[in-house]
Amino acid sequence: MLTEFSGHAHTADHSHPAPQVPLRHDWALPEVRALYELPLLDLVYRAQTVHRAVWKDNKVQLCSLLSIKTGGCSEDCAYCPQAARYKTGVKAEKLMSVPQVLEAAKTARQAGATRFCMGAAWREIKDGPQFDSVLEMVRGVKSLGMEACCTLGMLTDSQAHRLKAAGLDAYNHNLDTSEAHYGDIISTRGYDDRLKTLQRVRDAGIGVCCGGIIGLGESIDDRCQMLVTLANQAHHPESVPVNALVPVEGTPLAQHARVETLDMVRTIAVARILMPASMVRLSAGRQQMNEEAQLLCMMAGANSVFFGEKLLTTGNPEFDQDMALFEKAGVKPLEPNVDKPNT
Ligand code: SAM
Ligand code: DTB
Ligand code: SF4
Repeated sequence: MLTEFSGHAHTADHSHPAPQVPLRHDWALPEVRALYELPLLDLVYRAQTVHRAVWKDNKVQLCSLLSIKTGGCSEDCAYCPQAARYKTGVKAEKLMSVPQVLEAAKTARQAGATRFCMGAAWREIKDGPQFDSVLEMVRGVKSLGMEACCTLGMLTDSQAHRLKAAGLDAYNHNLDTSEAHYGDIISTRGYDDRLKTLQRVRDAGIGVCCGGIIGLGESIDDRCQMLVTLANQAHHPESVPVNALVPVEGTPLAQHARVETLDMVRTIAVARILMPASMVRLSAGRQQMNEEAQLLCMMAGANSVFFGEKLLTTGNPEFDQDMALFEKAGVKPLEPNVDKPNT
């Protein structure tokens, strides 16, 4: 059973009584930094203990990702191959049509995806025909029996409510890094803009998917502070994607060194300890990891991945490779509405 720190129990699973795991919202940076710096196997042990108290089985959510509107973005996010101002080889495309998107969603469903995430290279979504098409895409994905997720940039209150009415389950909008480091990475919008959109998503009753990227030149304190900001929200995000920077030629961060796998493991483990009931997603950067590294991330509490050969514009492990890994390791796909956290 999970409890808010006040001691209020959400619900109980009487068939599988589990130890109490408090959901805290008062994390302080020094204690989180101390967790991050534990001997690695102690940290993984702590994270796995929290994980198994909340998530009974060894299951991983399979999310499919589609770039429904690629490139040509007005923002200057230093990591992003889709920013129009960087010469990255990503061409600006129009919004895909509703039938094209639903065809891709069907294929993903047949391959075993239970969540379909649609990403658009926009600063914000404009009202009008494009927004109406996205609403139709959300309704279509829901009618295929999948969870629907979008990431479209900043939203207004009214847009968030219309997306909710169309059936949207989750909205991805990342903090990416700490507030202190944010200005070194993005200048065309502020941290506060991100927080405001996240609040609008929350207020509309849509699940929040919010995480970040490691390998942006941030300090360990920046990494820990980002996790503290996420965990100290009034509600933990339902999903927390942890991305390793995919350095792309033409972006200002192209020459950044590849993130050490063990830094990914530590970040995931701390995210799991701070946000026990959230899905922690091992996101970008999986193609650069061997099987053992990915399994170590799962030991550290990752219970969600993007699968399919492409993320938005960069590569991801081949479908067959992922299936072989899951088979060898005995990892099972997590079913929406069945495999809920023990809350
Ligand atoms: N334009 C919208 C926005 O920025 O919110 C949605 C799409 S944007 C590409 C979604 C997320 O992808 C970003 O917030 C960032 O965390 C992640 N991302 C983009 N480029 C990346 C890269 N090169 N490596 C790792 N993550 C990346
Ligand atoms: C997230 O946190 N990671 C995904 C998803 N949310 C939209 C995107 C990763 C993008 C990696 C770079 C690319 O493929 O363009
Ligand atoms: Fe645009 Fe999103 Fe890329 Fe930033 S991360 S440049 S907002 S697509």
